[in-house]
Amino acid sequence: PTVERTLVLVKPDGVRRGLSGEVLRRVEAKGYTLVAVELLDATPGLLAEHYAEHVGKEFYQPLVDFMMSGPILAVAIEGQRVVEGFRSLAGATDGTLASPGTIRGDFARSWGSKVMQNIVHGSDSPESAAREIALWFPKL
Ligand code: YYY
Ligand code: MG
Repeated sequence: PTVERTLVLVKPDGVRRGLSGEVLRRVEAKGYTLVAVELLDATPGLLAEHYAEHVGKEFYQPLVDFMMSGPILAVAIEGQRVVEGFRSLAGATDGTLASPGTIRGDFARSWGSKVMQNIVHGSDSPESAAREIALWFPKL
């Protein structure tokens, strides 16, 4: 057994569109456990750490502006191979290419300059998950 934790963010577009419950429903339907949940407003400093691998890229500032456009629902979840498993639930980064049945495939309306409006974030490795959970939930 490989019980892991991962960080899920319902991004501002997802919260605005009332999809927070839908994301949590899919997480729970898959058998993952909620560890921590908080609705919060991101700061530039938090986002610079969260998206450290993307600082300086051409999409970075638009991404930060979008991530600060409204509240984010941060969720730490736990389960068997949940890091890869949630990435699979989320679907491909580009919502126009994400498979039907995935969160992004079913709900993202993100083409062109709106590609970052893809509803959710999920950590990409157990190491990233540990780093990101510590950032968003310092008390965990
Ligand atoms: O992990 P994931 O969210 O699927 O994609 P990343 O490559 O880590 O990029 C983070 C975030 O940045 C992505 O969800 C949308 C946005 N983005 C973008 O706006 N334009 C790109 N060319 C690549 C990513
Ligand atoms: Mg990523």
